[in-house]
Amino acid sequence: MSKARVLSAGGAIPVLLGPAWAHARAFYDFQAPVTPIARDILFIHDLFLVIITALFLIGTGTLLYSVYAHRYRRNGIPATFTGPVGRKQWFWASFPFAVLLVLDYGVLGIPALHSILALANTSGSAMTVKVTGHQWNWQYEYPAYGIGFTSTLSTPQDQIADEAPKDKHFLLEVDHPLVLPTHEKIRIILASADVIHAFWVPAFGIKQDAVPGYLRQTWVEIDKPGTYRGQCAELCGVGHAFMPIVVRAVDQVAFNQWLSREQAVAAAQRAASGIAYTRGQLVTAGRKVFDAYCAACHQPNGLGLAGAFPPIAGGHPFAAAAPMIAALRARGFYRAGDIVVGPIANHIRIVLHGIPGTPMPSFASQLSAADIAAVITYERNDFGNHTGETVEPSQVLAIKTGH
Ligand code: HEC
Ligand SMILES: [Cu+2]
Repeated sequence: MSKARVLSAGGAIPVLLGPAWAHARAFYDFQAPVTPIARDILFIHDLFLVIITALFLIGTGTLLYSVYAHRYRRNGIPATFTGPVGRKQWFWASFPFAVLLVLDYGVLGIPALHSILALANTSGSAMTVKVTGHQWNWQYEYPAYGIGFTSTLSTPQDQIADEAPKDKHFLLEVDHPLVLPTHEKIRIILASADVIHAFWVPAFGIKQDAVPGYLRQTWVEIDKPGTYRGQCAELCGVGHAFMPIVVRAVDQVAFNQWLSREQAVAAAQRAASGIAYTRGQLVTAGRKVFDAYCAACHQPNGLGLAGAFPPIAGGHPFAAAAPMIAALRARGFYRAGDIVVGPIANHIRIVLHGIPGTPMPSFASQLSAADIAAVITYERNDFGNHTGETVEPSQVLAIKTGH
């Protein structure tokens, strides 16, 4: 336990309350800090808490004492002076002001300044990770190692819909966590692809906005292996609660093993772009991509959301559902036409580049050509869209690279 924790105003309470205290702490206290920044911040917090508690007690105590000691019945003549008179009164009138100055700018100000400067000092870092916020997931890149991936929520839909019991890490579980080595200074560069998000991992003491058009930076040096969880801390749209952050901190050896595995996967993915798949393979892979990247807006059933997100369930040939589609159109939310059953090139372009000026994001940097081919094949062969067409990764690459 650190000096600061012992110092804390609550120091005597555990003795009095025992287990109830332990329970309350697990709920209300901060997560155990695992980086120098987090420890610094917690130290300042505890120091502030002790000082403001003392000030509060002295101030309130003086007030209550004065109300009691100088009450009307005891001394009914109110003082008539309006300000300090004489040296002694001036001294006592300015004393609290001087004390506050020293506390604010010295006792509290110096450690606070120290941690603000430390937070921004990314010099001497051993590696850099780029974190990009998207509506609604986080993308992680390791520029020096040529790898990168997107990390999406993996809590099952039925738990979200309240149709299954929620597990311990409800809405705090992802398919692909950020993996970082321990005992190494890591620079984190933050960017956003659309709106403002905030990268917040409490155990690291980091809560930094990811602002479109800017690169911002911070750093971590994790001293304990483990799994650390955080969330987006800036309201960024309807999926805001569904873009958690999971960081797995491992020792250097395990990190290197993970790196070579990821590099192998990345190489295989690049190679896969040239492979021809069967429609069945693409549909199966595409369903997973759709659930992870598209269902938040276009909904798991492909029907979209009134007024906001168009349905993926297309027009012809779709006799059974035609009245439903007509009803959707009448309410004005199937705007862009029958993209999903129209020319394949348009469909690919929309998924690659998004629809500017609308929430439809660009997936060119987030998904591999194989993933995009899969999700498009899936959209064209499910939700009642029986086009029977297959879109291969090479078609996506051709449009992406402009050939
Ligand atoms: C952030 C919300 C969002 C996500 C995530 C999203 N879309 Fe969209 N999508 C939209 C919106 C909004 C439109 C309609 C834009 C407009 O025309 O106003 C759209 C339109 C489309 C269209 C054109 C539909 C038509 O016929 O008009 C296709 C195709 C499409 N999205 C596919 C996808 C695929 C594939 C994914 C996942 C890889 C995806 N979208 C993820 C919001 C989203
Ligand atoms: Cu967000």
